[in-house]
Amino acid sequence: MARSETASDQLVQRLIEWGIDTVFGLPGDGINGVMEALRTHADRIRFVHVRHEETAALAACSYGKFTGRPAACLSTAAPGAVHLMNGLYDARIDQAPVLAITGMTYHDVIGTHYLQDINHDFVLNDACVYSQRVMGEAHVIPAVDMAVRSAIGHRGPAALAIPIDIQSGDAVTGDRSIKNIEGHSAVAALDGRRLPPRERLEDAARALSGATKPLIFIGAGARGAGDEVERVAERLGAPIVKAMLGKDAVPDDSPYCLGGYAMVGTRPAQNALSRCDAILIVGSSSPYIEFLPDPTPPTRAVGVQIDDRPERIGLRYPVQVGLCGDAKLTLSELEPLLEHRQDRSFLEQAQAEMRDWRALTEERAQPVDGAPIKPDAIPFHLSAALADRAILCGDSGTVTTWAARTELRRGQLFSFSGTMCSMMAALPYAIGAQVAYPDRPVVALTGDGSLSMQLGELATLAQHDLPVKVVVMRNDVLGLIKWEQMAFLGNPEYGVELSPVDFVKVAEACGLRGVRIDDPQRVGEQLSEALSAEGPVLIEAVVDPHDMPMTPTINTEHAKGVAWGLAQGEPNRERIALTMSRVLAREMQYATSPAGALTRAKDRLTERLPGGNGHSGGDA
Ligand SMILES: Cc1ncc(C[n+]2csc(CCOP(=O)(O)OP(=O)(O)O)c2C)c(N)n1
Ligand SMILES: [Mg+2]
Repeated sequence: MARSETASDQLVQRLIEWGIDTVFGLPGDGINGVMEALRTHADRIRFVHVRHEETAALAACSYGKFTGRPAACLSTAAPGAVHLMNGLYDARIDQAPVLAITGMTYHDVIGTHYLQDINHDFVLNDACVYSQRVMGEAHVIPAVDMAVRSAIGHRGPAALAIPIDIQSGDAVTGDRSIKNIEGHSAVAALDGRRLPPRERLEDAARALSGATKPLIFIGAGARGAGDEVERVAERLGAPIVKAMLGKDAVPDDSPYCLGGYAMVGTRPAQNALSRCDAILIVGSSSPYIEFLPDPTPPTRAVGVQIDDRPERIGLRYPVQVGLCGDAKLTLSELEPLLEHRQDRSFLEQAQAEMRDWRALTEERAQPVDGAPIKPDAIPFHLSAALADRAILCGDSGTVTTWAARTELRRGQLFSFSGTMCSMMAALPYAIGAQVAYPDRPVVALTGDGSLSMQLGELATLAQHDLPVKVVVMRNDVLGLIKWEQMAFLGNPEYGVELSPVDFVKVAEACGLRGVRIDDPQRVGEQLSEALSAEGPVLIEAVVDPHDMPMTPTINTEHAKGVAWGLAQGEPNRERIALTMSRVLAREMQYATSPAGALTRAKDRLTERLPGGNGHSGGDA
């Protein structure tokens, strides 16, 4: 018997018309009507079955971040929808277009304490830019159109909750009201990119032309505008510093690039931020304002900001000129208005510091006699091992630092849960990225705390034949929290230990190849071999849990905190103290290391001596 067209058929056909080609999800009785429509349209829209709805939402968020186009995530009613929340918030906060489709109980028992009867539209409302329940079969098209337009237009998640009986309801005889005229709502190309007015661009050019030490600070909004950012950097003689969500906007090997800022940044970036006299902010609302230039007069830097959201102009720094517009278009218009600055000394000093920083990074990656693999060795070797056009997905933890220190070349991509800072994002992000780009190498760099939250998703890689490479840095601890407990609060670690998990065995049980890296001498070779293998591979890198990430922002308060934490009964105090003293001793001669205080003091002294021109590597 031929089945007549259902409301779910209409929904799925409309998604296809909007160009949505992928749905990440996990079905249940509350969404089976939509599942049937996905089954019958499987030649035009792909359903990627994952093991946890949170993964579905994070993968859709990643898909949106990497492609600029929305994917859908799907769950059953109530518990499934609640599981989506973290990924939807991630998309909301980091501005990724996503469509969430959830079930809802039968339309005429809603609010009667029925099974899985929660108010989905209300529950998801705060996480989403649009959240509605579908009230009848004829409501599907106008609601899905509005949801997709909102997701694209506001760059965020939009949610539709569809009652079970409406999903399978007849699309033709559905309950159309006289006001819902058939065909009134359209699928149309959306392009809201805008340019600031000419006089504002001239104001910006004037403000920047007076600077002697200009700096460009970029975030996610600069993605896709990297060439324009570099051209403006060339004109201004300005170094570029990146918020981590903008890591792939300009490659790390660009001659202007000083890498990241704040705790996961580089010392040269921090030095340049503290010394610059003008800052051009492009597409960033990164929250670590204490690491931006001093905002108080008279030392305040001249500020110019480009952002396509008017409410973000002046959000993090007291800028004089706000350019409300698309980064690529705005920079293209701004560049010809800028003079080519002759004095390149600010840029050249930063470049000299970057040479010291790179030498330090290499030193940190070297094996230490009798010690386990230093965590720094992983980003060092990963930078070399990552293939051209690779996509790297990061996670939350000390692993954020190691992702930040992985140097990207032109054409490689990166993202992570940047503002939500969610753990267990790297693997779902890698799933989303690999589905979006089946031909690109995709690597998830994650921690053992994160990976143990989502072991089932290793099976997802095998199930869908996704050749993702998962690098898990195993230190048997929630590393970041342990160091925060000490450095920020002066307490010994507590509640952070992880009983060891053999991830290689888990991977093998899930149908993946597993590789363990625990020999400090073989990190580079093993990593390259595993990353170039066919199919999905899990790489467990066993790293030293007592080696604290040496962030360029460590200050005396943090040092005192760690010392106090050790003295207060830190269980691993001997090992930590030994490791730290060894690290400090090895780093003394590097001006860009926190241990390089003596070198910097010597440089400053040389600068003051007659004929001295030593470049100081840092201020800390
Ligand atoms: C969902 C979630 N829970 C808790 C946190 C707080 N948190 C941030 S990093 C971290 C530890 C991560 O541990 P692991 O994955 O082992 O990485 P490591 O720090 O050891 O490199 C925790 C608990 C978070 N950001 N997200
Ligand atoms: Mg860990």
